Amino acid sequence: MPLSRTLSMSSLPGLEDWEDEFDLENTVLFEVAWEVANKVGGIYTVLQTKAKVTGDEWGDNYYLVGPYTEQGVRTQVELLEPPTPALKKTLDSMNSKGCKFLAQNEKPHVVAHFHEWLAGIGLCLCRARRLPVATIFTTHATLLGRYLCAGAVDFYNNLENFNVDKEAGERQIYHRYCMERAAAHCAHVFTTVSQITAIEAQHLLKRKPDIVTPNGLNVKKFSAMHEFQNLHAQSKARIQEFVRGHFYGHLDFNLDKTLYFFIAGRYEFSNKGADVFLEALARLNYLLRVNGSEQTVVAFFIMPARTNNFNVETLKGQAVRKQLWDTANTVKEKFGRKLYESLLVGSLPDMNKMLDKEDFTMMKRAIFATQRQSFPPVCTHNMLDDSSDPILTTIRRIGLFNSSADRVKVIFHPEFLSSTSPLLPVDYEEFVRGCHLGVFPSYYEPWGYTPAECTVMGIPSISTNLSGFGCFMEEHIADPSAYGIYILDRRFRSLDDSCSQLTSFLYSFCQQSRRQRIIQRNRTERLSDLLDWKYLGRYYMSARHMALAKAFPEHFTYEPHEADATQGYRYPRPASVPPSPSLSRHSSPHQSEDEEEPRDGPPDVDEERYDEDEEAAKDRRNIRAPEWPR
Ligand code: G6P
Ligand code: 1S3
Repeated sequence: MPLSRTLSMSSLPGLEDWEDEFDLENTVLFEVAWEVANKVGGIYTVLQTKAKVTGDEWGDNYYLVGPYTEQGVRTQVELLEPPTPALKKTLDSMNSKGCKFLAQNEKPHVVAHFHEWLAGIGLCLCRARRLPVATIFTTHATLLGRYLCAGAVDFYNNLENFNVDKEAGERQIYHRYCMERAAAHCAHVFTTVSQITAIEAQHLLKRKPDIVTPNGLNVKKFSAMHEFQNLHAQSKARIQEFVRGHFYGHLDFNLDKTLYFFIAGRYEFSNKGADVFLEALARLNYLLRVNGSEQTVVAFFIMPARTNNFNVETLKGQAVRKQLWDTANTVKEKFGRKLYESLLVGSLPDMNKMLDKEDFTMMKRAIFATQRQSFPPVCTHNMLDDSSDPILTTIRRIGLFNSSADRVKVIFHPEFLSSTSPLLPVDYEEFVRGCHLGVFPSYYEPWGYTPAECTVMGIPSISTNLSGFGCFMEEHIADPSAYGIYILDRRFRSLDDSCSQLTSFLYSFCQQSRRQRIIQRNRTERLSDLLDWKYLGRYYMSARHMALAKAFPEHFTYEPHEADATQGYRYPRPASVPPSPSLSRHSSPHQSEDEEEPRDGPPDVDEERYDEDEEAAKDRRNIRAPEWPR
C-alpha cells in the first residue's frame, strides 16, 4: 500500500493519525545503536524515550539492536524468545555462524536505522553486500565537528573552509571519520538532529541530510497545573537539606532567598559552555555584591570526572547536619513529654523548667560541631586530576571559593546524581525540578537534551543559538524568553560579549520575585507539547517512509511535504505581562511591592495559585490556541 498522505498546516495530526494510513504488516524495523540499553549519553535518551511511540506504531515488528553488556541485560532487558519464525531462524543462524543478515525465505520489507558512526559500519556492510534493506543513518554530532570545536577554532565561520581529510588526520580520527562519512553516503536516507548540525554535516561529511529529526521526550502531563509546582517545592526542599549540611558553619545566607542554578552533562569543558558559565558567575557575584543584593545563588556543576569518591569534608557536612537534626528531635521529644505530663494534671507548664542542663549541654555540643576554619568545599569529591581539572583551575583563577562575602556559591559534583547517594540523595529528574534555572551555554551542541528536559518539567533554562534545541525554540516560539527559554548569542558575538549577555540573563533572573518565577515556570511548562515525541516522532516516520520508497519503489511512494509539515509554525507570545520585574504588576491594585515577598516563611500557597490561575486564564483568553502542537 502506498505511503502517501497530505498534511495541511491548519490541522497537523498526532502520530496516531498516521498509523492507519499504511500497512506495516510485512515490514520490520531495526534500530541499531551503541547506546541501546547502554547509557553513554544523549543517544540513549533518544532511543529510550522514543521507544514507546515507535513500539506503538510497529508493535512486534520493531527491534532495537545494541551491544551485549552484562549490566544492561541485568537491569534493562527482559529476555524473550523471538516472536516470528523468520527472526528466530535468523537469530539461530547468527548464533551458530556469526552475523549474517536476512537470508530467510520469508522476505519482509526491512528498514534498518543506524545511529552514529559506531553502528554505521553495519549500514555500509548492508549496502556492500546488496542486502534488500532500506537504510537510514542518523548522526547526533559529527566526529570532526566535536573535535574541531574542542580546540581554539572559529568553527561556524569556517565551516566551508576546512580541509576535512587533513583535519581528521591531524586529530588521528581519520579511520573513524571515514566510517562516518561512508555511512552517511551509503544510506538511503541521511538524517541529523537539528538544522545547525545539518549545515555542519553538509560541509564536514559532504552530504546534506535529507530530513532533520529533532529529539523529543515523553512528556508527563499532570491533571492539575499546580502539581508540577508542588514537585518543585518538594524537590527544592531536598536540595536545601543538602545545602544546609554542605555550608554548615557558614549558613549566613537566607535559604528562602537562595536560587539554585545548574549545568549538567558530559564533561566537555568548553563545548558544553562550562567556561562561559563560570566567567558569568564571577561577574554575577560582583554585581550582586556591589548592589547589596540579599539573593544568594548556588550554582551546581554536575559533570562526571575521574574521582576516588566523596571527600571527607563534604561527607562530614551531611553528618553534622544530621546530628543537629537528631539533637533537635531529642530535645523536642523531651519537651513534648514534659508538656504532655503538665497538661495531664491540668496545669500550664513552667517554661523555665522545660529544658534542663543536660538539654543545653547536648545542644552546645551539637553547635560546637558546626565550627569550621575552612570555607565549604567547592568540590564534593576527591578529584584524580585536581591540579589540572579545567573547572577547578578556573575557579581558582576567578576566586569563587564559597566565602561568606560571595553571593554566588559553587558546588562541583563530578558524578551523575543518584537517589542512593549519601550526599545528595536525589535522582536527576528530582534535582532538575528542585532547581530554578538550568544554564547550558554550549558552543557545540547538536541538540541538547538538558534544556529540553528542563522545559518539560517547567524549569526555565538558558541555551544558545549554536545548539539544536536553542535554534528549534527560536524558530517555533515568538518570544522565547517570555516563556523562560533564554537563548544566548554565541554565534555573532565575541566570547566576552557572550559572557556579558549571560551575566545579564542571570542577574535579571535574580531580580525576579517569587511570584514572577512561579508565573514563568507555568509558561515554561506550557511549551512541553512542542517537545513531545507524539509530535516530533513524525520526522522519524518521514525518514522511514522515504527510505522505504527509495529502497522498494515498486511498493512505496513518498510525499516530500511529509518532512516539513511543521515549517513556519510559531508558538505565539503570551499576551499577559512579561515576567520582567519592571513590567509585571500585581493582580490586585492595592497590593504593595513589599507584600510580594513573604514576610516570614513561604507565601500563602492559595494566594499564589490564584495568581497563577489568573495569569494562565489571561493567556488562554488572549492566545488563540495553536494548531500544533494540539
Ligand atoms: C511552587 C510552590 C509554592 C512555592 C514556590 C517556590 O510554586 O507551589 O508553594 O512557594 O514553588 O518558588 P521558588 O521559585 O521561590 O522556589
Ligand atoms: C549527542 O550527545 P552529546 O551530548 O555528545 O547526541 C544527543 C542526542 O541526539 C544530542 O542531544 C547532543 O547535543 C549531542 O552531543
